[in-house]
Amino acid sequence: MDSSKPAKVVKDVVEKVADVLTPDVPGVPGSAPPSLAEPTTPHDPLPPKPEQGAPETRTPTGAKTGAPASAKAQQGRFLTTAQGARLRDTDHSLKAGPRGPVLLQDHHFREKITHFDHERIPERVVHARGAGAHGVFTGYGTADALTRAGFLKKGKETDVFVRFSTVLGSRGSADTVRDTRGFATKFYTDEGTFDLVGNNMPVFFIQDAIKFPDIIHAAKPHPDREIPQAQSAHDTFWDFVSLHTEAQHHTIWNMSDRGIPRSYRTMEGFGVHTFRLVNDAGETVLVKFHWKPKLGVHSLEWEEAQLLAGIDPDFHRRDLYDAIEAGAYPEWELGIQVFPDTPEETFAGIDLLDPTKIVPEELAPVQPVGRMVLNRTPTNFFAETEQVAFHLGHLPPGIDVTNDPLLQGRLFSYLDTQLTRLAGPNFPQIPINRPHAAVNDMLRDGYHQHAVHAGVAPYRPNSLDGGNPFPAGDADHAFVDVPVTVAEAPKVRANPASFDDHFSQARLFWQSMSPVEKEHIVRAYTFELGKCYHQAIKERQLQCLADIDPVLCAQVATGLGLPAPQSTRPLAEVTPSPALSQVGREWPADGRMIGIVVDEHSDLDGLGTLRRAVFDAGMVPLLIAPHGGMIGGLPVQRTFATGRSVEFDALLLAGAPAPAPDALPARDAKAGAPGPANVDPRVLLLVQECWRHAKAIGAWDGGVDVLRAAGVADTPGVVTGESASDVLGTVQQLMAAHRVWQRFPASIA
Ligand code: HDD
Repeated sequence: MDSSKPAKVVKDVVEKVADVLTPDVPGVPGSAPPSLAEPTTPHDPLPPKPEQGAPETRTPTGAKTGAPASAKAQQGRFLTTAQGARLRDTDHSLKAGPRGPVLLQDHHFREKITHFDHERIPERVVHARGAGAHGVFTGYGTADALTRAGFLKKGKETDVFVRFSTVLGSRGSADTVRDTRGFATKFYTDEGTFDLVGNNMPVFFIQDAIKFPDIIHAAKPHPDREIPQAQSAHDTFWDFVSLHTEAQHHTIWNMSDRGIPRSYRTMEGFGVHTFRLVNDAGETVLVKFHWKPKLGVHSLEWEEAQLLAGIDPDFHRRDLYDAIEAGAYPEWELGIQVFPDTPEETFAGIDLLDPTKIVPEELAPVQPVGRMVLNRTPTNFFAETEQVAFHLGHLPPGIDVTNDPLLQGRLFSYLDTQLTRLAGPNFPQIPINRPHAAVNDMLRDGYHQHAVHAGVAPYRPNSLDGGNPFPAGDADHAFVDVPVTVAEAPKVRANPASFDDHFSQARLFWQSMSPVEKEHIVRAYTFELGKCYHQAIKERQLQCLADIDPVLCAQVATGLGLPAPQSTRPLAEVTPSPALSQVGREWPADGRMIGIVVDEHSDLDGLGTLRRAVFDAGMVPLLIAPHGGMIGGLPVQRTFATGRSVEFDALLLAGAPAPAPDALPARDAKAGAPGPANVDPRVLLLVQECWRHAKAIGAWDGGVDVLRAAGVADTPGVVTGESASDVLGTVQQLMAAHRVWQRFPASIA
């Protein structure tokens, strides 16, 4: 897909977004709901979507191998048993008379219920809640000198499947909780599948994989009451991270705005570990992988995140699917930071094997090597998103691992976990996991074996199958383990001494934040520690904060009502990394949601022009009216009962709707007295929340009265004018910065 889409395409795209978000309205062309009657005339199944078959297998040069695709999920016109016998009734069990007991011989009943009883599989032990999408990766060819990996060659297109996730919550938990987000990409390359299993944060809580059960046991719900769900704001999490100080760097990322992304589309992704690239000449470099979102890195405000967890727990999943189905395809560039592969495996004094450390982009710029566009939602959530299985050992020729002890342990865990989760070693045969490269392994049998292997000699060497399969040589694109020298050393359970610095990079992160981001971090720590019951845990974490930065510590201590301890160690001299901050740059507002409040007195003729102008600016207008149906000849997308501020990135007020019959009476919070009685209280709430969350607000006509009633007129980022055209341009400019940052009090320098 071309990122420089002509304006017409952008307009079509946002109109489609609006359609996706518009409920069916009887009588409106193109939106008539389908007949409600049950269809009874037998006909063939709807045409299967392409992904209901297996992906075509291809040779390393891209030619089709002609291997058979898997059977379609549905065939024929009639309902059948799993064995294909046609059924005439699936609504009544076989009974001894209409009032009698059900007979054990009812094989259809038993098959139907048995299958249902086993529909659920174990959820992922971490990252259980997620959403996936298909897409295409296109190489730029800029990494050719560094790696032999074919999918990075110029113009080479490779299918991908990406699964985004939260870490802590169960499958049904809310999307917008404070947590790290998973960002796992499966590249179906011609040379074998490559899984880049990363997060939206570049560091991890632990330096050695053997501690993974410890951090996860601490962060998951308490074992006695199984609460809290999908939260780190509880005693066991803070008990662990305050004792285990190598977690402090990752923890401050979680407490920052990165822990509550606005959308999966506005997240960076990181491979975290250092990997090794090898080129055709066998030369190597060390690299860190980065995904850079086209729309920039943006976050929710904490109150928004909390409200959304109740109002729309599927917020991120919905946002991803709506955008793709409307054609507003999410995009990222893949980039690498490149370091010389020296025996020390350090860069600028930073240990590249320590996954709690970053290398600031100012020291090693991220160099783009390709672009990913997500352009297709899954056909079936379970078959694809739930059954997709990632593993760091899925590596194509040209990419190899390093000795990072976290990475080494992950190489064991991901394969192992699939054996339980997907019930056996044949999970690579599940359609979503099938490589698009030709497969000729000597693995046989096992639970759920789908392949019917021919031949008699799944061993090497053999003569009975003509010697097949044959080992590939260098010229045949074989994977070669880089022959890295392992230093002679005693077997020990120990870390290198360089892993002992747990605070300087947490301090680097803090020092790189803008005042408003610092304010958010302080509030996040204060909230989370405030939820702990044990005083000693709060005090111990305050000590860690003092060792990161005394200002941070003092602010959180004030919020907790505790004394701020002194630092116990010299504070590191750090050079801030501006690349870590999300504030201060401008980004495209493509696909952003603009709520437009209207009523019967609004300039309804001007509404159509306004919607068009918002479309033309690449954003999505949603009309919010006192009632559903139509207003001014346009479909209403949200009513005062169904709309809530957290859904919108900016608000336009084209009217001052009087309280509707279903509104609660407005009350002045202090006195319990009636509030501004002339405006619907839900509109006041909408405006006040948008204001509190630093969103741009524009108003004209009666809308200006709403601003006054809400007490937000003449404040930063609130724009008024004679007409819609007066205010829209300014609102759009404000949105490029994501929020009206000056509305937040910046008490921390
Ligand atoms: Fe992990 C899933 C990312 C450390 C063990 N991990 C999982 C997923 C992501 C990550 C994105 C979800 C994959 C999906 O969508 O199916 N994990 C990371 C990152 C880490 C990390 C970026 C550190 C840099 N993980 C890590 C360690 C271990 C695991 C140290 C174990 C020793 N992770 C797992 C797992 C999971 C998993 C238990 C659960 C489901 C799965 O693998 O397939 O094996």
